[in-house]
Amino acid sequence: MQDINETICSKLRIDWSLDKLQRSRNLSRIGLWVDMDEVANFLTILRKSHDAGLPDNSLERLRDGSADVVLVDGVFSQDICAAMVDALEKTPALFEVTEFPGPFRSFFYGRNLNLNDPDLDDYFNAAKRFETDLLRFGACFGVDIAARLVAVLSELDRGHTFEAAPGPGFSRHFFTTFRGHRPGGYIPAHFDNEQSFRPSYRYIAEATQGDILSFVVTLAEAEAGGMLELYDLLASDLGGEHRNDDDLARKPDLSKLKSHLVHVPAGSMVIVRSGRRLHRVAPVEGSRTRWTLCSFMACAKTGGRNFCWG
Ligand SMILES: O=C(O)CCC(=O)C(=O)O
Ligand SMILES: [Fe+2]
Repeated sequence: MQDINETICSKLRIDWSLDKLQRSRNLSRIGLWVDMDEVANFLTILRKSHDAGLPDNSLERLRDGSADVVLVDGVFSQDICAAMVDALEKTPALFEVTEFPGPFRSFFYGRNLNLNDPDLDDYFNAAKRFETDLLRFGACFGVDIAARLVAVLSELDRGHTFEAAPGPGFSRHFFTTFRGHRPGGYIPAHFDNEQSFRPSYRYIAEATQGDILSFVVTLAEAEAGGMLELYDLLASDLGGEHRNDDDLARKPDLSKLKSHLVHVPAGSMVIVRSGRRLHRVAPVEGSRTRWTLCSFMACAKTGGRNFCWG
C-alpha cells in the first residue's frame, strides 16, 4: 500500500519547500516573555515576544482572574500557517466538515462538541480518525500540530499535561479542530461554561472541574474584522448567566458594555478564561476566510492535568 502520508502530501501539491518551513519553524521558537503586561482598558493582557521561556504561572493567573488574556506569538511560523491554510483551502476533503448554524457562515474541520448530537458514538469514532489525519497533515509541513500546542500550553501551566478529554472506555474527545469563518461569519456574544447543562458535555462535566478556558491559534486573519472581542462582563457563577444558547431575551445589552478587540496575528495563540468572560467573534469583513485552531479546556478533577476538546 502506498504510504498515506505521501499521498496526502502530494495531493496537497505543496509548493513550499520543507526546508524553508523547517528553517522558519526554528526561527519561531517560543521566546522571551518581555515585560509587556498591558492593561488594555479593563483587561490585563500577558503578551510575550521572542526568545526565552514562558512564565509557568500564566494559566494559573487566568484561572484566578489576575490576568485576562495570555497571548503567545510564534507558536507556528507565519510561513507554516500560510502553507497550511493554502492546503486546507485547496483540499477540503482532507477532513470531515461540520457546519456551524447557517447565519454564522462558519465551519469546522472536525466536529464540535457543542453542536454534536448527545449520542456521541460517532463523535468519538470521528475523533480517532481526526487525530491520525491531523498528524499526517502536520507532517506534510514538518510539524506535529497537537504536540506543539501541548508543549506551549504545558510550559504556561507548570508543566502540567494537556490531552484530549476522556470519553467512555478508551475513547477521547477531539483535542482540537480547524475552524473557518467565511466573509460575514461571526460567533455571537456568549460564555463558554456549558459543562453543567449541555448533554453532549456529560463526560467533560464528569472529568473536569472549574472554569473552561479556551485557546485560539490564528492560522489566517480576516482582511478586516473577525477578531475575538472581549467584553467587560464576567459571569458570577460557574454555570454562567448568559448561556451560549439562542435565548435572545437573556442576552446582555452589548452597547452598554466596554469591549476590547484582541489582535492575534497568524501563528500566535490567545488563551482566555472564556467560561466566565463574555466574548464573541466580530463579523469577518473582506473576502478572506478567517482560519483558526480552537479548543476548550479545563482542569482534570485528578489534578496536574488538563483536558481539552474541540
Ligand atoms: O474563535 C475565537 O476567537 C473564539 C471562538 C469561541 O468563542 C468559541 O468557539 O466559543
Ligand atoms: Fe467561546
